[in-house]
Amino acid sequence: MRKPGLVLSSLAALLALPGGIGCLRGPAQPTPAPVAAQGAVVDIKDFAFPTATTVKKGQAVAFRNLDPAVHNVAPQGGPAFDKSPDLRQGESHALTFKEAGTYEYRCEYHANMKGTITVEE
Ligand SMILES: [Cu+2]
Repeated sequence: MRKPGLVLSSLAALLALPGGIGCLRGPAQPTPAPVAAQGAVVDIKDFAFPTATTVKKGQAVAFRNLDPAVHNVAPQGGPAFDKSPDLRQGESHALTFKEAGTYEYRCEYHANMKGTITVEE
């Protein structure tokens, strides 16, 4: 009478499976990136910045130059921050703001290029 016993234990193992699968499925799902790691991408295009960008404190703002002309990102009033290097077409530079506030910036090569980054708590 060993076989029926084996069948029974196999059945018990099968019944126990759904719980086990459920446990395995949880960690396998993609984990959302921490909010602080996300940020914004600011495309510099047609000699213009997007007028307003909002991120949370600690999030990166990546400036990406899509123009054939060289641009940069420099503080203009408001809290200071380190200006970006010159960005050629296709280049990008990420800035991270550790303090909440409204940061105005401009391109030093084109006086009409201005934008604002609002950093929220
Ligand atoms: Cu420019």
